[in-house]
Amino acid sequence: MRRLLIVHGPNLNLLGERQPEIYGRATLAELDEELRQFTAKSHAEALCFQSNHEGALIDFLHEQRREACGLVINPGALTHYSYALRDAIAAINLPAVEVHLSDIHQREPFRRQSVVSEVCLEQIAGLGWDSYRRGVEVILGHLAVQELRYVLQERPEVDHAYRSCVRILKRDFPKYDWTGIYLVEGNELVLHNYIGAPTPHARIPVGQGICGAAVAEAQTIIVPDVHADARYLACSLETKSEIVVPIRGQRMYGEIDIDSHTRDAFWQNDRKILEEMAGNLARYLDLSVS
Ligand code: CA2
Repeated sequence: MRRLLIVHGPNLNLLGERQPEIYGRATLAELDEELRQFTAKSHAEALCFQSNHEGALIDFLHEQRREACGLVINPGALTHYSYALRDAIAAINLPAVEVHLSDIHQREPFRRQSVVSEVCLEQIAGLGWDSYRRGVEVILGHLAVQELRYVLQERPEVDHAYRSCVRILKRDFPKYDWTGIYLVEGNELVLHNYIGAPTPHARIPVGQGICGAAVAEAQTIIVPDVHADARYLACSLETKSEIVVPIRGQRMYGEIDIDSHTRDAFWQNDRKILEEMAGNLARYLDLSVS
């Protein structure tokens, strides 16, 4: 199983004991348990580690560098001055995300600087536990994009390429309750393959509904609340939010369409990974389809 490292630096063992107005009331053990469950839903294992010692954190990263495929790290105050930790994150060569419970940019000036952010894919701060959950999503998204790229390099049948994209996304993102690909055929979008509940919308005229609008406008559409959007073609009562990403190369090939049963399920990371996947599919199709 893919292993993600969740690493916490100095003083985070005290979570829940003091300063609840900044760091919340929950303990580190509760946070780690939540992250293990969250990660398991994406068929990955979270290995959690905390230390108050810079060297122990570095040793842990070295030990795990060949066993793990990503790192979510809250370096605590080491964020602001530890070049040794920064070098270790760079050296292990794993995709890494820096996270903070509090918004370090709205606190004392010394907290605004991070010496590790440059060796991380992203810094996520100020969202409490969600900073960590989003960190996990960034790593999983990065790995999903890489996996599809490997599949496409093998130059599979076009059909297999579309199916792989849907399979990878549905496996790694449990919040993607319905994931499918529509292809442009004339003036219609025709459902190619999907994973989720059966849909009555196997053919959608270009321009109609959110799916049709994304292709007509050639841009990603995120709808945080489908019931507040007049364009939504209702098919499932459970669907609360939707993201549609066009697959556009030398021509418009189709789109990736995802529904979630959670309202406001999609954030910038979803847009980024789905647009990268759609872009890779489009480049592959430009070469494969005459
Ligand atoms: O906001 C964060 O997650 C921090 O990384 C937490 C670090 C702090 O030095 C960073 O500037 C921001 C420190 C964690 C201190 O944790 C405590 C937890 C409970 C009680 C006292 C301290």
